Amino acid sequence: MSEVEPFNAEPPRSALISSYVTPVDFFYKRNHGPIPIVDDIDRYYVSICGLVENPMELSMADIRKLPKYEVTATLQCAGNRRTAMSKTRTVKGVGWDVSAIGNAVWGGAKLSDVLELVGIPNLTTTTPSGGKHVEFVSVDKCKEENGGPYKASIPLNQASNPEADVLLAYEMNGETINRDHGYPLRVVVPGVIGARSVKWLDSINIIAEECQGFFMQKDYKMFPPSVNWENIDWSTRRPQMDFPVQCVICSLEDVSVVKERKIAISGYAASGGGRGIERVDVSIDGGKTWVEASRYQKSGVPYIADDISSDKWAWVFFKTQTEIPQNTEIVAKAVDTSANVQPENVEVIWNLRGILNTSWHRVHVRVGH
Ligand code: MTE
Ligand code: MO
Repeated sequence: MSEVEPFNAEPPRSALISSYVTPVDFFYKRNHGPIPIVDDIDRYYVSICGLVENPMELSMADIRKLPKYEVTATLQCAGNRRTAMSKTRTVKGVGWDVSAIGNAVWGGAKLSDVLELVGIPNLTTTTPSGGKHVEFVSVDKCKEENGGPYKASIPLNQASNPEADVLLAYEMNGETINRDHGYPLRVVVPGVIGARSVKWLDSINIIAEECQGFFMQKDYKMFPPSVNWENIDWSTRRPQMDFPVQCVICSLEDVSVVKERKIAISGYAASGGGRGIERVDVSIDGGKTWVEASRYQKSGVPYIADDISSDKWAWVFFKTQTEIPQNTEIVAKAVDTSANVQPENVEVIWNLRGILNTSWHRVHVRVGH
């Protein structure tokens, strides 16, 4: 038998915007090792240990006893849109079009409640024994960790903040989370690149320094365009956490041929850290002039950033109807609630790992038959 490659998949972009909550079948899948099977749920425990006063082992039953929260949150791989970045200069990593992103209703216990169980109060920055980070260790084994488990960490003050909505999720879209997405339990860190949302959770360690795993220290860091594989010094950069503002046209492929001049242009926009989408601009002349698109999460309800009726951690769909020239480039860009904007060109944010391609999204469209 040949070596088993990790399973990675993304849906067509048109399918992605057919539903605000992404059906599980259309939700991208990103794995770094073989998908583990955890089938003896009665013998499944998550251990919580490290720099904590009362280490504990929690069964699924213990976790289900905690209040259940449902959080609608978008997960996006840091490598989303990597293929387009690779066209400028080759980058290392799995090729993704624009659909390494999805929005789900995650159901589970809040990590802040779980931490309270082991004696760590809400909004703790440091435990008495010096714990400052929360490390998530998985069941799966990957070659980047020399056969060890996938792992990542987040700061303790985020993990113990109930408002950060970090979940230990056992449900996805109202159903038991499936194997591909982390059965029986995964972490969901809203607003942060997907890599920190560890699947198939095995243990939680309270540690003094951030996790030293490969995916924290030797991957998923944003480097300037001048850094190459000869001069890279990984220790000069921090692990990427929040996702920057992103926006993608999903109703059109690059290149598209359409029959009528009058078309609908639609797609998704999302930002990290709980920042909402303030505006989406669309251009039908390659970026010379712009119109503002309408935004919504629930269809028919205009989206208002920071309003309690909108989903803080979730993407926003945009739409505009317009008449386009015969042969043109259509562009979309978003602005988030902190007034962050996207870079015009991919060249200025090129990085050797091909992460965080948030450059203006462009598609070429021709009217014809
Ligand atoms: N967790 C484990 N245990 N193993 C992995 O390979 N991949 C991470 C993250 N959690 C990964 C993991 C990455 S890079 C991403 S983008 C998301 O899971 C993808 O989650 P999904 O497959 O549910 O879409
Ligand atoms: Mo990822």
